[in-house]
Amino acid sequence: MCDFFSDYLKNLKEKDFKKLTDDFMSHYVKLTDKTKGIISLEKLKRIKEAFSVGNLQAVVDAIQEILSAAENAVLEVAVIGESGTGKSSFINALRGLGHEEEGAAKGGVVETTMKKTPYKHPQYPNVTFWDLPGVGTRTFAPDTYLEAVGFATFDFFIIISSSRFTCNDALLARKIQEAGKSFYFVRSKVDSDLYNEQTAKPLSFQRERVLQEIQDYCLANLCDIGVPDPRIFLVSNFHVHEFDFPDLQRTMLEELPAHKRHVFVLMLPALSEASIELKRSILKEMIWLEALKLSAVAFIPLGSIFKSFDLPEQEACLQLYRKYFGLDDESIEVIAKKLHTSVQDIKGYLRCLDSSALLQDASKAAKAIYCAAKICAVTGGPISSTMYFLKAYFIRSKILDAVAQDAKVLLHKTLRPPF
Ligand SMILES: Nc1nc2c(ncn2[C@@H]2O[C@H](COP(=O)(O)OP(=O)(O)OP(=O)(O)O)[C@@H](O)[C@H]2O)c(=O)[nH]1
Ligand SMILES: [Mg+2]
Repeated sequence: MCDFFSDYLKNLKEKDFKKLTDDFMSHYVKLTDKTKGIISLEKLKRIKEAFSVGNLQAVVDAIQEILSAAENAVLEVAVIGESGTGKSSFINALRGLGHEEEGAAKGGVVETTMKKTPYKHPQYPNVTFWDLPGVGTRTFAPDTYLEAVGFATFDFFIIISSSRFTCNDALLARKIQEAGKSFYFVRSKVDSDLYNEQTAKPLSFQRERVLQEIQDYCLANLCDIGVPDPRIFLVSNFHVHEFDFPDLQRTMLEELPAHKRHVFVLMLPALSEASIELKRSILKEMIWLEALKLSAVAFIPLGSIFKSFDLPEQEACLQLYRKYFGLDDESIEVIAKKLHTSVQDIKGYLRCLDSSALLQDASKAAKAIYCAAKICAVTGGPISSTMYFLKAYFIRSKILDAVAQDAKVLLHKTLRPPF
């Protein structure tokens, strides 16, 4: 990464725009191979063209638009299906909330959700899950269901089914498809299915075979009603790190419009190593784009002066990343309660909390200074400007890696034994 910026600044100085464009593209592809990235194809083309003719102002403008769109994006997710299939429980699971926690969607053994209810994410108010009443209940007839819930406003649908594939499931899938929206078919409560099968047939029970049967059954039914290439995920709302839950998160992320991926990733609870890595990748991309923008500004006459990235900014950055990965003080309290242990005990596992060690690591700062000096020797550019953005870039990356690593450590402490 350090080499990328050295080469990049060198290319800028030498006005080698072809090399600049190639380096940018190949680095971007590598950086986003897990997430597809927050830059749409159209914007990527715009940046590439601006680089190739050396129009740095256009590059800066395009990156700024991308960062702002990502930060302000709004996500509206509809969760639908028959009554009792686990819609409210699924919303809680996706928001990382226990069913009895404050703000959780109410679930129950009797018909519970009687009207369309929005659940804003407790920490990310730009994300709303719509808990929709069961289709086929007295208040919502199947024929008019989608119109009644106002389907046009949703980014995507999640159809939840918990046992047999019903004609209401088929109707919903077909109607959503006709409306040109995408949906994911979630087969919930597979933990109960496994338990029931094991209890009923203890001698012949095979976990993988039961799961495969459920998968094949859903696939056959969706194909039968003409859904091409249906996306089916087997989940348990009580064991979210297992089955297809992590895979569902990754698929939803990849299929969102680029500018919505950032807001989606922020709200993902750190349920698995995979979701932690998705978060880390998108945040890395944001840090990289910010640094790229600042470095381009340094080469524009009268480009703006960079803000420093000193201890207060570093502390703020650490707090923000802790929140993103569910390691803020409030979340730690919840985890401690769940594990019947003390907050101090949990904090003992977290390396990122030793902020003085983390933020004042001399080797990283020295690396940034060395790198800036090397670049300035080549470019003759203003040393303070290059210093600022490189320092910010290195320290942010370091904080991000430390917090993501801690999130993984904590995840392994909280995982329940598999079914
Ligand atoms: N074993 C198991 N039970 C689940 C799962 N998801 C939900 N449940 C239970 O199923 C029942 C119904 O869950 P809800 O989340 O209230 O279902 P709903 O679809 O929101 O129901 P309505 O609001 O009535 O439409 C509750 O008793 C949940 O605890 C799951 O994945 N596994
Ligand atoms: Mg409900």
